[in-house]
Amino acid sequence: MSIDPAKASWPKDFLWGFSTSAYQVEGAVAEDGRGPSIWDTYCRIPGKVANGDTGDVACDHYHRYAEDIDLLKRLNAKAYRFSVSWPRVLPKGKISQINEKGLDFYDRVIDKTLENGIQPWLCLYHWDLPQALHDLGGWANRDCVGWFADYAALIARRYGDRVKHFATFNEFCVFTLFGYSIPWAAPGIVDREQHLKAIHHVNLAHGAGIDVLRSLAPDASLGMIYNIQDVWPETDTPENRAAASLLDEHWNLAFPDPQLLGHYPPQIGKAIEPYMQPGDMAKISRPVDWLGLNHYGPIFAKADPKGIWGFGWGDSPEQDKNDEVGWAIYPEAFRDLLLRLTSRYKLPIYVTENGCGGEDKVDANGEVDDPRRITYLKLFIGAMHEAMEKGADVRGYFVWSFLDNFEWGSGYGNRFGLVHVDFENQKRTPKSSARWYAKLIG
Ligand code: IFM
Repeated sequence: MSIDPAKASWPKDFLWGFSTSAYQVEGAVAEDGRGPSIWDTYCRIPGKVANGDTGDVACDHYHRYAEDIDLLKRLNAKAYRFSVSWPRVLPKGKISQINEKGLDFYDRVIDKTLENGIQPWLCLYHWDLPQALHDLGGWANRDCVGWFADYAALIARRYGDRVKHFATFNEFCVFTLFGYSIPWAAPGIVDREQHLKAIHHVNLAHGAGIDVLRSLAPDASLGMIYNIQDVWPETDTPENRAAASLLDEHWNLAFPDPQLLGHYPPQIGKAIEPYMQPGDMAKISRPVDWLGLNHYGPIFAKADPKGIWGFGWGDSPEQDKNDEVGWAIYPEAFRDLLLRLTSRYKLPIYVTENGCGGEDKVDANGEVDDPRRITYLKLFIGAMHEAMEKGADVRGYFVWSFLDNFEWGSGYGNRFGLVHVDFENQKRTPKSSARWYAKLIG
């Protein structure tokens, strides 16, 4: 059992923050010139998102950002990680049509964040590709590397004077694997060749983005955000072990290894060969300053001969499940992972997401009590502390999430916020976990 984080001693400059992403909180999808994204389209395909939910309104953060950022200050946030909606600033995705009103919105968010003494951490891509670019082939079209570099240049020029931390992408493997092979996310395609191209082009886009940010925002600190989790076979059979090994390559290695070590993992590397051009690996593996880690718990793999990769999602052991969401809880795997990543990639680590979902409800006194989340956070933040004591180079922690929000395929049915949002009237109510976290980081 790891130490209670409240009793642990933390480095003075350890950075504590909160995370959100554009499509999950902003709403205002058809306002002030924003163009459609692939998630606007995907949400409208019957059966894709629980309850037919969409991000049309979400947390209405587009209009309520000022009060939200004031609330972040009251919760003692030192950093706020958010993403820019590419189609809000470039409605058609390309640099030829810039939406000034969209750019103004992020000026306001950044200025308000800084006024409150909170560091803005800006992520360029949290899954909401402009629909117009998808119509041209999206991530499966190699031209996306140039589209992304132009977008990164626009953002660096506009905000680089005030934003000192940029991430290129959030969770590369999720939007490529679930977007192109296992249809659980936009654009919902099932096509092995497009998936392989998307992996390679997104890696190239990351490298191009880093180069552009480096030259236009030279004093900024640059990184990217991976979700890395142990992949364990659901049961120990040769078939499930093979499935786990390939899923591990997709989930944990297909992006960090080329970006940070200059090579693909073996099975994916072989499959990607037809799409590699001379010099590509040097373009992908550009120097970065930090590694962002999103982590929730291990995943379980099983053989699935019907899946285009031969693997499928297994179930976690019953006794280890989080009672509401069904995700397994293994803080010790998080501790060990932080140590492994420190020695494998030799970069400072920021935990850019960690938290748990559930069905939090407002009680008769108008309060939201979520002891289950406090227990989860205590276990994981305690495990992170233990890893740091053993030598893991962890510099900061951002909880997921600031607000209950649009949880992709689960719609609004799975609440991850430390602040409850009543989606009928947009009322914000800090949960007991928000008070616990604010005290820890205050
Ligand atoms: O809500 C998501 C987030 O967008 C990416 N990481 C996992 C979170 C919880 O599922």
